[in-house]
Amino acid sequence: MLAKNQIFERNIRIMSEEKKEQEYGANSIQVLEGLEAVRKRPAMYIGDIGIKGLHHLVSEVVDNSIDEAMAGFCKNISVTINPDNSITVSDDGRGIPVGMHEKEKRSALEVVMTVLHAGGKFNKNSYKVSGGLHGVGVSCVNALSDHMRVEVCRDGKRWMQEYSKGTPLSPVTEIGTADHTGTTVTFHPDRTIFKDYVYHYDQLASRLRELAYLNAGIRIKLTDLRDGQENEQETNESKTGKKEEEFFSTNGLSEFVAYIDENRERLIPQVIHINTDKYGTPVEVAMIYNTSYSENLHSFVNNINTIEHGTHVAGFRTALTRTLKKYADDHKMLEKAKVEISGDDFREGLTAVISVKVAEPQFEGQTKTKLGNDEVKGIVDKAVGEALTNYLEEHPTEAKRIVEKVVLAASARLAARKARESIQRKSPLSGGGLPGKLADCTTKDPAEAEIFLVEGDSAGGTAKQGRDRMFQAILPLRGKILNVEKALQHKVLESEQIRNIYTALGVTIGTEEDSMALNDSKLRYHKIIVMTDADVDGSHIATLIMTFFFRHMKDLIEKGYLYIATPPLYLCKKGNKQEYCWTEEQRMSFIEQNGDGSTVQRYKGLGEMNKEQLWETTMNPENRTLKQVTIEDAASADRIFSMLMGDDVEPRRVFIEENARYANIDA
Ligand code: 0RA
Repeated sequence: MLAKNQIFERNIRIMSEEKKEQEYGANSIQVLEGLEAVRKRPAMYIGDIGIKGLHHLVSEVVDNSIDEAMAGFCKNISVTINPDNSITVSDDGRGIPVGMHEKEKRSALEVVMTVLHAGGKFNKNSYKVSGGLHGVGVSCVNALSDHMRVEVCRDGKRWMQEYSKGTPLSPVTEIGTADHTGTTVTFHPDRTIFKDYVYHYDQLASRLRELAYLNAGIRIKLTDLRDGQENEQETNESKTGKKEEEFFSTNGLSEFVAYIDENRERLIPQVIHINTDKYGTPVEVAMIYNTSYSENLHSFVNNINTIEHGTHVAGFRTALTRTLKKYADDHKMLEKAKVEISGDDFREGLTAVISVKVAEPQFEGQTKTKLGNDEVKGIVDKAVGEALTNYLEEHPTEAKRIVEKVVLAASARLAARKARESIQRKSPLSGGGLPGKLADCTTKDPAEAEIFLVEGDSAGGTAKQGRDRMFQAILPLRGKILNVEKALQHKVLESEQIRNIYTALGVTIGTEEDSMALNDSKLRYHKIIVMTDADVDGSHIATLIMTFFFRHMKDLIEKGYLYIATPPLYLCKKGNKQEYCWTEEQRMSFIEQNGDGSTVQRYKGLGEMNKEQLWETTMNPENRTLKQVTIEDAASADRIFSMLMGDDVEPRRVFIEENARYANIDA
């Protein structure tokens, strides 16, 4: 509890800063208290105040409209990126109630917009996203916006209220008549809080597309009204510019899975789609088998991406294993397989999306994205088991193909185990030794230690000379590492490059039970930095390495340990003056400022820099820029990786052309 005078002082300070707000906002110390906490520690409410947090604001607002849609009252949602980087979210729901709020003695609309967590309590949808654990509510967005405006159409009238930093600028005002219902919210993120204020079209599109797949029948439109060139912060043309897309799915997850697997070869012609709520919890699952060797599973609870999975996924896996095994046994299809089939074998080449709606979800785990409700396991198990049994009986050809693939996976797993055992016996590393190529650092504290995975022996040599050996280790990688997207597991393990990465990191080579499980306590570096040439080959190698981590050590990316170094593209010189440049704009501006006689050296490879230059531009923590590889959206990443690594050249060419400067997987 704050002492009264503290609250008072705080109140006074806010008001002297914001003359305009005091006219109306002075009436509620409580409100200022709550929302000022959000402004003081924004990251506590929206995750961070970087690009991610900026985009999170849009989700917070859209989630409210999605809730209204899930309750059955809204069909259309539109999101507009305005020329000033403000966002407008509009829906055709019932409209937020505007009447007097009994307890608060002011309009319910004002309460929803200005009181923390108030929004969720109003709306009776039992599977709501907003106002729950993840949704902090529209009032947070309001607090973090230097301007917000809400318009509500209800009961034939149009109402409006405006705010600045969460404080109303006037009472809720009737501004006209309306022949429809709905809510429109426009907010402009406060630039004193968000240093990165430019919205990325693709990032918004990706989440809205996902929402459309997860909620079949809802039409979601995204419009970008900005002019590409006007954003001074712009670095990548494809992020802004006038664009419009509409996301709408008739068949929900069935279409989602087809979209994710668009660039893979199908093993069976049709997506298997399960959609039921007869066990008291809506369960939707779509799955397909492809000819690859990896499992791609994405799970959602109340539209929230449960990255750490949980009981819904456990139920799905149990049902999948049991049902397929029973079918194969009953049809005597396992006799020729001389190996014991394990759960993993049923999941090779499987792409699936699981979505459940749970009234009171319990989220656990490090990132609070693991479903903990025990009852959900049995429900999903039942729903999937029943539907899959029917499917297999009705589709014998497909069933046979799937089982044959499972048997193949089991044999390959056996071969992989043999390969691994022989590698571990032969290997000089088994005594805890490190790869001969590794130049290790002095510190043994993983939190301080960095490892650079460097393309080529020659650049590796320069990096070894240029580094700070106290905390920087270097592992040179020769040539292209194996394309893990297309290789069988035992081939992956036989690759010397890949074994070197595993042993240098101190991570044991994945066991067949759970190749993703990563023994964190043994990880020797908390920054793993991929350093490749700034050209097409270099970015291809970086992509191969990222794919390897994505497929085999995903948790490492989720924990934020994977980075990409950014060597400069140019060295500009004029007399004694010299400047490194990373972009075309920087290069142009040097030439403009320094005029005739300036020379530009294009760096094609790391090898063209000497050890001082490499240290100064790319390795020294004081000057360098590292790009952190993140999985904002695992489904998109998955699609991009399968496309970049796949056989089909055309989509890859288009992607690389569109992302010409750098195949930017982490954007
Ligand atoms: C509370 C109660 C009702 C609707 C809403 C909130 C609501 C909130 C948002 C936020 C964005 N769009 C929205 N649409 C509706 C129910 C009102 C009634 O009973 O008519």
